[in-house]
Amino acid sequence: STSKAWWKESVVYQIYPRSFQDSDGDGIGDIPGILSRLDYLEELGVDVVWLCPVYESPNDDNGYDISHYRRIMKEFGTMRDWEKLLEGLHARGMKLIMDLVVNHTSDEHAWFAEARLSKDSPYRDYYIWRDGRDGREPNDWSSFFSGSAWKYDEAAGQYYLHLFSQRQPDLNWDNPKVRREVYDMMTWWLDKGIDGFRMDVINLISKAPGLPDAGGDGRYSFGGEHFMNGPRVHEHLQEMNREVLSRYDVMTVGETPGVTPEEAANYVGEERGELNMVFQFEHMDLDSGHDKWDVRPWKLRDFKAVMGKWQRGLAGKGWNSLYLNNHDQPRMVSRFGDDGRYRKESAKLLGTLLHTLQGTPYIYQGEELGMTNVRFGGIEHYRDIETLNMHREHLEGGRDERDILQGIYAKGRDNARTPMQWDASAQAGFTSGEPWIAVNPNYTDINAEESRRDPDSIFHYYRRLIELRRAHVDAIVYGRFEELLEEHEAAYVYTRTAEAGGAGAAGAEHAGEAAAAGAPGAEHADEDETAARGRGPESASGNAAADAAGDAGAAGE
Ligand code: ISL
Repeated sequence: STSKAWWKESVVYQIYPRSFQDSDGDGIGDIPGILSRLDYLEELGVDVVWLCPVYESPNDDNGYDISHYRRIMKEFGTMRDWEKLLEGLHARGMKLIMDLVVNHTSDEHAWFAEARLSKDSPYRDYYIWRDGRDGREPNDWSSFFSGSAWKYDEAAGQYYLHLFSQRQPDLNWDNPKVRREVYDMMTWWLDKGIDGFRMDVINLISKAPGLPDAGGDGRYSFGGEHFMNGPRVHEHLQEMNREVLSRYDVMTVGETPGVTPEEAANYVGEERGELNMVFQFEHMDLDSGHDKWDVRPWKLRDFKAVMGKWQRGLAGKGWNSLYLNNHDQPRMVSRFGDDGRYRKESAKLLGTLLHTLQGTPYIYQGEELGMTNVRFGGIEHYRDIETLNMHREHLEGGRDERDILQGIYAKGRDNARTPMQWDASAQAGFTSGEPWIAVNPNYTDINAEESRRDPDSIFHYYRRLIELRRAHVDAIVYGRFEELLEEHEAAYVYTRTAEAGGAGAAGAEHAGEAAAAGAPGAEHADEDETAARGRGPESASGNAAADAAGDAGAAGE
């Protein structure tokens, strides 16, 4: 049976602040910019906003490299601006979840500055240091962003581990002081009234003792088996839940690359006391060969198999998240649909899927407009560190420049990071200045103003999907999932059926159904009453008013 929860009934909207709305003409989106667009979010009808990192950061990885967890990035505004954002969302009946990036910090974080100074520093053991091996790195792990996962630090006289960029040193979660710092910081934000966290690569925080080699063919290889879902990850998350999360009525979603439904059940099982849901990646891997840049055609049957596996895999055990793109992935309509002639139709089809499978849907900014991938003429137009590092490495390896660009066109993260297309004016209404990354030239056709004017637009279709979901909670949120014609190469057909008497009741009675081919707004024989309830639970949180331990330690937090 499935218990009821507000975060199961919610639709989440993801904001990548750097690219959403600039308010001061510096070409970088900011918090006052978001504030000026709250009416837009309210019109769309979303329940929750997930705000990508807005903390102080040198922006090696656009805010995923945090130098201070309790300050707002200068380019984005002030803490007062952020408070106004929280107030503005709550006043409109929306909630706010923040990005929690605690697998690593920035190399400019005060902890790291202290740690590298000496082996005796109390902060040394906040990070993962090793001596070299035969004049080389401590092991053969590759970084997600090319090259080795280790960097030799002159001041420290040792190597430190960085699974992502050289400027994102991994925290040492085996150190109880690190965990305490993280829990205090989370509590500090929760006491400000936020409604939950999206947890960046949270399944990578526990590394296997001894940090064994990956043992691949190349100089550096993916060592995932030694740090994905590592030995203590569940112990840590249960502790985090006990110490922090369980005291608040909040939602959590963990980003967990490489997780299977069986493993996911350990993170989201309702009896486990860890997380509410995870972002799985299996459908994101369907068009990849040996790595993401090795682009392969995907098949609908494989896509259906993955989605169905997750629907069935977590049914009655834990909750799914549903997403088809985000700030790290190509645009949904370019990847899984058709971004030319059938752009609108395919975006609506994919939106229907997103809103009628079982799970909490996540809309990435611009998806509701059918924004597409971009093809810039040369590498100088790209900004993403993953893309730039890969480009350099492949060029050095003798790959053809045009070849590399093809991979970037299909998979580069900047596809998702071009500015939000608000209207047909200069720079798509995103900024009065020079944007930090160029706008997609198709903004003259694809933009929010045009979409809001056209009753048949993707925007209004999404708006109606959200309404439909709210009007048929028993079927669309809690109902049983059953797939038909699983082997079919071209049709994607499934039903969603409400249990008689609502969620948790036994004895199914066919009530409502939805399929990817169905149209929102169509009448369903659903007896659900929850539509009358309006926007859902009002209270932002049922906080057990734990006192803020907002005090900073010696190294600045
Ligand atoms: O982007 C990816 C696809 O190649 C992933 O490898 C991605 O790096 C991974 O999903 C982790 O993503 C998260 O952590 C990164 C950050 O760069 C991403 O933006 C974030 O979503 C490091 O913090």
